[in-house]
Amino acid sequence: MIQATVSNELFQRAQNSIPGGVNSPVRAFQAVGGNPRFMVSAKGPYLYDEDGNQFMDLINSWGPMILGHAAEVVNEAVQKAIPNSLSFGAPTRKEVEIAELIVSMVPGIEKVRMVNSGTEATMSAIRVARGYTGRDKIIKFEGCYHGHGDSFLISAGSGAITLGVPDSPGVTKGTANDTLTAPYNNLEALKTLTAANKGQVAAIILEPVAGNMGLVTPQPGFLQGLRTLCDQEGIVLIFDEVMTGFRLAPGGAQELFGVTPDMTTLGKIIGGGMPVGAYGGKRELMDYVSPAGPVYQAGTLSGNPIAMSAGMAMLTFLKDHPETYTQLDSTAASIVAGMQANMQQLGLSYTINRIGSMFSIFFTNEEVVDFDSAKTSDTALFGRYFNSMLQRGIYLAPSQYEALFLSTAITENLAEQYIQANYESLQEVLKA
Ligand code: HOZ
Repeated sequence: MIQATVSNELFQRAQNSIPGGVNSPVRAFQAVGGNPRFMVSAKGPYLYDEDGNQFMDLINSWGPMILGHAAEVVNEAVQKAIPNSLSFGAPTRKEVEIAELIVSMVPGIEKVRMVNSGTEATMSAIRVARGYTGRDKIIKFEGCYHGHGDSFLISAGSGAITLGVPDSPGVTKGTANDTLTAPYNNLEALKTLTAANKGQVAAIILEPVAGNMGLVTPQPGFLQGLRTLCDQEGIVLIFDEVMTGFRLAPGGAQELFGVTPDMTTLGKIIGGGMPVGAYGGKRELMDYVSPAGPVYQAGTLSGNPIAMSAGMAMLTFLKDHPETYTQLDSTAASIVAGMQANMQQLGLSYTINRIGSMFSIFFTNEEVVDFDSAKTSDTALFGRYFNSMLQRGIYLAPSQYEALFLSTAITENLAEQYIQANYESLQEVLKA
């Protein structure tokens, strides 16, 4: 049994001064049972907690640590930037350079504005879409999560599902009424919805690969169909690539699927692990943003020099090393093949969805293509599996409704260890 005495004490203590003891709900482990582990450090493929335990990390800060923790290329850039002050609240050369780099890598981005989180990016992107089109409504998909902005907490994924509050109290009826929802991967339902709200929809926003109801990939033709519909109806198509940007390909899911949105939101990885987000898109849309245009959006910490240095180092590395993606894909493919072989041996047929270095196991025998099918998963079983893997030194996302993210620090050898732990954990939870 892995010790958790110090983490347990800290969690207890945290309850007095932090809501629920954590600064982001999913971390509280409520969806899987048990108490969260409090981390001290991480290096390469491993996290180390307050009790001195080592865990192989399959979250990687929900994506950004794609090169493993404390990657030298990023750390060196941060260390070099620190002596020059942590914040100016004035423009810098680095902001120009990272903007140019992002524009050169992401097909749908001609201009980009840096912000501090994915939530800020999505909130700002829909404001621009509304300002540009003069329309109020937006369409999002059930089970997709776009951060905690009011407009998105309707049928939201991630922690909002886990904690049973997909439509959060505190969101006004007016805001909720302006957010329409459709089932993911269902073009017909979307066409009906847009027809019923003709001329009123400013934007359709989606994760081109959904990662917040577990991993759900777009069905063939879905993204292309969205593109056509948006063109026909004058709707701004927004890809939320906070998780998939620079992870599935240098140009994100839009490069992989060959579908270019009007706007893109980015986060996590563009700060190399520091708090950064960005939104960008077509020149004519982005020129609506203040001070070029009338849509207001601002931030003292936006373009922060340390975060820009980390992000620049990360993105430059990814642009210069496309083999990173081949390596990640091959390790993820081995892991998933191993998990499938384990299931065959144990007579199980749970669903595993994977694309590149992101994957999810769903404890259901149904194909998972949308929120409804994701919800057929046995979440109690997932909780037992999670804890069994944790006991074997593997740190998974603490909810069925999240994706896993590999890093290049997870070697084929570690992949073997993972597959073995998966076998033992499946066996253990089946016995229970
Ligand atoms: N919203 C994140 C998962 N989709 C979790 C963030 C966190 O707890 O760090």
